Order: sequence, then structure tokens, then C-alpha cells
Amino acid sequence: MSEFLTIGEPVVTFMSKDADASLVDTINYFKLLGGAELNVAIGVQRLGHTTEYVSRLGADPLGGYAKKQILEHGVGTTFVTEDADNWTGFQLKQMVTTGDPQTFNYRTGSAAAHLSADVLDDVKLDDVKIAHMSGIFPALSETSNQAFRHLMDRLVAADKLITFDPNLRPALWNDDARMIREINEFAKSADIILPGMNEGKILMGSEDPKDIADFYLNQSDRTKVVIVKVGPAGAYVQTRDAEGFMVPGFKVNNVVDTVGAGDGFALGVITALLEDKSLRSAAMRGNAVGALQVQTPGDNDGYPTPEQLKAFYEAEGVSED
Ligand code: KDG
Repeated sequence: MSEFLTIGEPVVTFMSKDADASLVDTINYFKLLGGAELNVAIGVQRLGHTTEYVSRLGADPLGGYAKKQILEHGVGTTFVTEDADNWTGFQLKQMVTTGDPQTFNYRTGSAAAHLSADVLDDVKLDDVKIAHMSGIFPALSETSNQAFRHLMDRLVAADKLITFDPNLRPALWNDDARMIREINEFAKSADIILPGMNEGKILMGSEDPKDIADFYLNQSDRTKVVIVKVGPAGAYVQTRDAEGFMVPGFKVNNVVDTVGAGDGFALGVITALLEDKSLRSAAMRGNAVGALQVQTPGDNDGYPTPEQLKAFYEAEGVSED
């Protein structure tokens, strides 16, 4: 079994080739693979760590495409099962010259939404050092919600280090009050929480990184670290027993597409912790991977190899401790 484990839905993305056209008017698309948790697994693997991804794909061309891509990235597929009755979820994504692209999901009733808790009993946790959980998978269906809870319970019982990204997707939850309640409840089981500043506003009514960190540190003894993503400004790190501090972001002049930056941040933090780096270095690596990712059109194509990360740090004149 691998050092890193996550569960999620791969999202085949049809990205518009027609810059700034609405999804209604777009004619030309190209195909790529995303899915927040898969993005993290791809990036963790690319930085030289072993990964295992739990998911369920349709026995359809998009499922075949996703499986091929996941294998090519070297991510572990022992628990990527096939569903003969349901299709692989997909998404349309706009190409924008500024700001965040519009997306539209075709994921209701997808194969991943049928991934049930019993499959997770076979997942061996012995070698897992970090498990990454995100708020997207439990939003897919009642079945995936139960599966997510079951894995979370097993991880907590095995005392594994859990990172949690709220990854708010109101369109998938379809019920804001439930989304807020459940995301904050899941966060109680996490050791490290990685919310975005804008998510804080929805989840506890404040965009102030310190308020967000205090909220999560106060709601559960298990939570030891909160790292709040504050966009291009970087990240705010707070632990239970020390003053919070900012780790500044890297300046990017050519933002192509912001999707995948948050996952890039998570994988930067996770890989740095797997390599026993400090929290400051972990947040800096998160910022670095996020900055590299926004310079590419796909959801995970900007994530660096160790050599690319080294070259980026050298160009920026920074180093990890
Ligand atoms: O975080 C990136 C994801 O948003 C993207 O890859 C697709 O999983 C996805 C989603 O739900 O939007």
C-alpha cells in the first residue's frame, strides 16, 4: 500500500477552445482529466511519492480514458473499480482570459456516486502516512456520503494523519445549509484543514484567516493546524500553540486558468510534510505549486516534478527548511 491515499471522482473535462465564449456558444472543446482529489494524487505522485486513489468509473469511453490517464500518471488503481450500469461523470469548462472559468457538471448518478462503503473495508491503511479528504465526494450522493464517512471513521480509528479541503461545490450539494453543516462536521476529524478565505465566509461567516483558523482549532481537539489559502497573497498558517503567520505567495504574471491551484496547494503541503519539512516550508511549497498550476489550461498539468520545483525555487531565490 502507498504513503498517500485519497477518495474521489475523476472528472473528464471538456474545455472550450473558444476563449471567453460562454458554454452555450462554445463549439470547439478539448478533453482533459480533472477531479480535485485525483489532481492531488497526480501531483503527489509526480513529486515522487506513492499514491492510492479510491474511485469508481463507468464502463464507457470516458471511464476508459480516465483509467488510462490515471495509470499513465502512476497513481495506484487497486481500488478504482468499474461500474457496468452507470456513466463516468464529466464537466464542461470555459476558457477565460481573466478570472475563474464557468463550469457545468454532468455528474448526478455517475459511477462514482455509486461507490459504496463496503468497498472501503478492503482498503489497507497500514502504510498510509497521509490521507486527503475533500468535501466534493460526500456531495455526490447519499451513497458516496456514507462511503466518505466510513473511510473517515476508519482513518480516525487507525489514527492516520488526515488533511481536509472543504472544496465547496454548492451545485453538487444542492442544499447550502446541509453543505455548511456537514463540511464543518467532517473538518472535526481532520488533523490539518486547508480552507480558502472565500470558503470561510460561507462556512463560518468570516474571511479573516485568523477567525477561520480559530473556528476550526476551537471546534475539535483533533485539528492541530489550519492553513488558510488567501489567493495570490499566499497562505496563513496557524497551530494550536503558536502565533499564526503568513507565508507570502509567488507573483504570477500570466494566469491562464485558476482551476487546480487549490489542489496544487494541498499537494504541496502534503508532499512537504511527507518529507518532514516545516509548516512554513509546507505552505511555501503549496504556494509554489499553486503558482505553477495557474499558468496552464488543464486542472493538473502545471504540477511540478522535483526538478521543476527546484528550478522554480532557484528562480525565486527561496529554499525550504
Ligand atoms: O479543484 C479542481 C476541480 O474543481 C476540478 O478538477 C474538477 O473536481 C472538480 C470539480 O468538482 O470541480
